[in-house]
Amino acid sequence: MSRLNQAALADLSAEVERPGYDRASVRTGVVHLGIGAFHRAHQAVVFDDALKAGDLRWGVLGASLRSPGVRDQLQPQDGLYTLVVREGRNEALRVVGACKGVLVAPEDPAALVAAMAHADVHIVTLTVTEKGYRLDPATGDLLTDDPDVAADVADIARPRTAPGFIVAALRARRAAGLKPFTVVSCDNLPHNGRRIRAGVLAMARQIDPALAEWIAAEGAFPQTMIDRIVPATTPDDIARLEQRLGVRDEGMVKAEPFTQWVIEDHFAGERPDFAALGVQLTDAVEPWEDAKLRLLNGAHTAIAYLGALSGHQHVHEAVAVPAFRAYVEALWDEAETTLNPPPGLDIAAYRQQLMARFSNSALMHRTRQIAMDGSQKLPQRLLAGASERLAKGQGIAAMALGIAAWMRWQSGVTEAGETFIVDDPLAARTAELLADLEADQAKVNALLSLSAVFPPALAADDRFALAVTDAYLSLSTPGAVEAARRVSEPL
Ligand code: CS2
Repeated sequence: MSRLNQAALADLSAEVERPGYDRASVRTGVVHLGIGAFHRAHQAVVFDDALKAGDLRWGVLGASLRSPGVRDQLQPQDGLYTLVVREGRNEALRVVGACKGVLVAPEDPAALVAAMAHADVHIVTLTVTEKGYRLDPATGDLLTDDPDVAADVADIARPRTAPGFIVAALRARRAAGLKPFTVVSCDNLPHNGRRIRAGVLAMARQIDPALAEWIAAEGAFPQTMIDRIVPATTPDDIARLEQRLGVRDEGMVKAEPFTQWVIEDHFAGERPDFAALGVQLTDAVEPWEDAKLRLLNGAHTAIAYLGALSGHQHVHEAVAVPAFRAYVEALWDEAETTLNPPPGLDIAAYRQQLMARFSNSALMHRTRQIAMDGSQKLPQRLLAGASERLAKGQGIAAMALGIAAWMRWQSGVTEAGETFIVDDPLAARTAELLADLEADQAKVNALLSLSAVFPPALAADDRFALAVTDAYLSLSTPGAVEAARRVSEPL
């Protein structure tokens, strides 16, 4: 079967939306670090919209910081891929043309630095996942003892990490008399702009203090809130699309219809007309970010562990279980009191919409996908809200159950006794903490000592430890579904 590529575009059926612009004339205005499915289904689509609107400055050069997988999918396809938007029985297809190519950073780090330092590049976006920032999840400090961070400091001409590439490219731009690009973090980190800025400055200071000063003065690292549910593509998705397109697309991505991008209005240089492209520009992103992290992502994380432990493979299946659905509402009742909703966000309507999004059965969003990297996600999704509620003397039964479910996940066994690999940068550490422990209480105490996840003051709060221990015990017996029912229907 032949592949989707530039030549195949003309033969696609009329129902497929495609780039209507002259791709050969598109310049590279954006470099994206971490070109996974999320970028292709979210930011790249906005840049594609800018190109469709006639502003040809916004082509995207993607970079993979680790594996060649995406490059190998997209190169034979001239950078083209299909966005498959699914809801219920509806499926809309759009071929996105914004991607100018993909570099695999470890193959030639200097080539990526040079590309980022090109005068046409105005924006560097990132989706490198929480752990890619090389920051301590609890404190936000650069992990200076991380071997890759240390290697970047020692040889910044050949970086390995996301902050390293940004520092190296900004250094090259400064030397060339160019302005910095704007760094737009698109990961679900709290204060993502502030965090990447702090990481970049911490690294730059070790290399060249004058460079750090220049970045601090001239650079821009706006905060963002990004939202679209983009489950990992499966072989079955690719086979189904091939049936519809008549050509094979190894780089396809699937997503829900909903998409949102809120960006702090702070740029170092040029940018597309974001407002005209449906992106919200604002001075205050944090209220949006907190609402999204604590309601959407908080519920995602809790339901992912509860669901996966009790054998529910997909999010829509988990929220179809009445006890889990009621539990999500109880969790939102708790989280909602910690928010300061921005003007324009109606929390009741947002919650309703979220439940409908979670129930989208066409997405097949795996609970185990969301369960990945939980140590990096817990602080902003569940722990921050829990400590704010405790500070106000409020209960945290629902949040504690989500946290306890993460703890149980670290044992690597489901309720049915099936074993699995815990996919988390701290997995070795949690396994070591749990080794040889039998009693539930001892396991909870051991995990609470993990200061990279639990801020010591929170771990030392008896009310917190008690709530998490109760929840952990109820996960042992009677198990996740019943534990969720108890939280949402207290006696
Ligand atoms: C999910 C997110 O995998 C996860 O941790 O919670 O990727 C979620 O789907 C997105 O943040 C939605 O915008």
